[in-house]
Amino acid sequence: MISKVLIIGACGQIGSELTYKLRLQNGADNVIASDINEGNFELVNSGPFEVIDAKNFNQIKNCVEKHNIDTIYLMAALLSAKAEQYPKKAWDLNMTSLFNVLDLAKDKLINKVFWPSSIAVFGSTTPKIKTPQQTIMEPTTVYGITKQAGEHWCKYYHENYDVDVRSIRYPGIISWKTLPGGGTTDYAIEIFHKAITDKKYECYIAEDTELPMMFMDDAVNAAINIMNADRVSIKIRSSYNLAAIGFTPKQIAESIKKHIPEFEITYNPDFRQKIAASWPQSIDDSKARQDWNWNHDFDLEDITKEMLMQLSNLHSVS
Ligand code: AKB
Repeated sequence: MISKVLIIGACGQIGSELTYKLRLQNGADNVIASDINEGNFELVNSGPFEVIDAKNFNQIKNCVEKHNIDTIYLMAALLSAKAEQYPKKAWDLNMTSLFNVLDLAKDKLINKVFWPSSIAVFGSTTPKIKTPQQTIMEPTTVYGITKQAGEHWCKYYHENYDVDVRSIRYPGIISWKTLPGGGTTDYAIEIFHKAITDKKYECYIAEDTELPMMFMDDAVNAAINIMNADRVSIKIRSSYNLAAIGFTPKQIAESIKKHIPEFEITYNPDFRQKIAASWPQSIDDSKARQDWNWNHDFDLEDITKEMLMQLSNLHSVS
């Protein structure tokens, strides 16, 4: 039997592309997209869509019952930079939405949950290079605190209520279809847009700050693959380290310059620099590779080519 999936936060950066891919794979009618409002025309018109506030338990429950949902991908969250501006709002959204979904699984109304964590669970006391799966975790951001607490709750619900919840710690995600909102790593997307429209970019992260990153196609595949893996192969029920590539603003600018030689980057670090500096430079994701065969496809050169090609088309028609 094909599983019926609900994606909460489907209009967001990862949620939208996850919805498109799952609709292709499972059939549009089996993938119900939802968000706090109908933000995305293509998404709303390519399959079932429900307006749901992720903080409202009854709205999610009604949707689960109406569509016979057995799997939820919970993608709604306030990201790192935005959460620093609205700490309590971030705590409320990020935690209440998670409890709502975990409780539905505890009550056996759904079978499986996907919930993304982040490299933001790590902080300045964490080893920065090849950060291990289990290590010091003292996050310095509100977003990181919500993700770390969420990881503990996922593990708790799994161990105490047999909830099948699966999670990965995403690095910065680079994509061209939907803009990200309020992350620290958003610069790695803005830079491509500005390279095409202005041939220059002022970066809010310092030139030598290296961060782990990943292309959207890899990020979406990771979510789908961990959800398709046999239950017994998922040995970590907090969240898996996940990695693909890493670069500094200077290195991504050099990669763009190979295609747009006149491109110029300048640096004007703001409050997001402190967040970026507290995160790891690279991640040891060997457990994910071992347990459920995680592998990434896109390196920096592939990403640069794809981003410049797709965004050139997008900007030439807009
Ligand atoms: C952010 O920058 O907040 C996110 C993340 C690393 O989780 N992209």
